[in-house]
Amino acid sequence: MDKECERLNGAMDRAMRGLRTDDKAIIEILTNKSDEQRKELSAKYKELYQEDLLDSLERATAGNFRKVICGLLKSPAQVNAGYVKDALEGFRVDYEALIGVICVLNNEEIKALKEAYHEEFGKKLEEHVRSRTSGDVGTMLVSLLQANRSESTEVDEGQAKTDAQELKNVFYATFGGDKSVPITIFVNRSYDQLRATFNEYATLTNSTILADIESKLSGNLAKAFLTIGSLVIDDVKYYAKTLYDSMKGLGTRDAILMFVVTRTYRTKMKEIKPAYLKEYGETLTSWIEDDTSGAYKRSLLALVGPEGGEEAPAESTDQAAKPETQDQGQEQATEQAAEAPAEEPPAEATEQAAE
Ligand SMILES: [Ca+2]
Repeated sequence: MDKECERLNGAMDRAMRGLRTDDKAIIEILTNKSDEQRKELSAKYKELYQEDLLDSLERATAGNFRKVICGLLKSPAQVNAGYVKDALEGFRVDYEALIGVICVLNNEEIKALKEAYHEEFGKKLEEHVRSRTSGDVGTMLVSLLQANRSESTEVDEGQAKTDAQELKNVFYATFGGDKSVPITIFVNRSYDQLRATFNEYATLTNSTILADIESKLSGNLAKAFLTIGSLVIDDVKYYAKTLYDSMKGLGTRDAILMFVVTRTYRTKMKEIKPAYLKEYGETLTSWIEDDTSGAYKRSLLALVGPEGGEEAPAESTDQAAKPETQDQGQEQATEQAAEAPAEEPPAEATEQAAE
């Protein structure tokens, strides 16, 4: 880890001296680690350089690359808080991003988000959301922030029938019914309960909940219902579609792309990649290649990891064949030997440098 800290310090030092940051080293070191290992690395860095690694990285990087890479040193709640703040504070509220974050979090994550938000930005998230949003979707987002979703593991079939009927009544109302009951159902029921409700709904209507939300509702409220509904039915498919939607057409919805990648790379990404290929006929990594660029692109690809199947071996062999630090190690050792001879005779380094 000492060596990695040195490499990181060297990589960031370049930026301070007006050179191009060695983003490859930064990406390689930070993405190939668990959260626990990154914590150890930060502690080691502080010990060696008396500087906060996150602060240093924030100074040395910029733009979306900074968001991705610095996010690796933050808690998921802090990362989520950043996306929510960006969504709320733009010229116009970015409902898509706001819904994409708040609607996918569980109770515990919501509570952590609210704490992190207050800590980082000195504001109460519920108040901020209430002041910036309006209408039914605003009500729904504020309700979600109460973190009151049932955590019961039991499914109440009677309740599922009642709820399905209530949803049908509102969705099929000729003049658009009062949405408060559907909001309560989507916000407060457990996922298992919602799954049972959606099955009842299909029986009642000969349609599906997702198809009806799409055809009978519109706007941001529909988006919020669709997000929760899709997640309940098949979360892997939901994330694959969200990634696809963030890149399809002109431009890229970077906030959503980054949020989903950083939310899922630890666990779900292994399932998302094949699901993406199956659903869209092309790989997620090829889409990221085409839609993003530079260090930002490389950091996303490093987190997403190689695709399964034929493509993986070529890439990984390539990487394995590359001697990780031969040149750099030598260079740094020489530098060290020249710069710091005082207290600690850097025996090893001198030896290396002499070779
Ligand atoms: Ca695009």
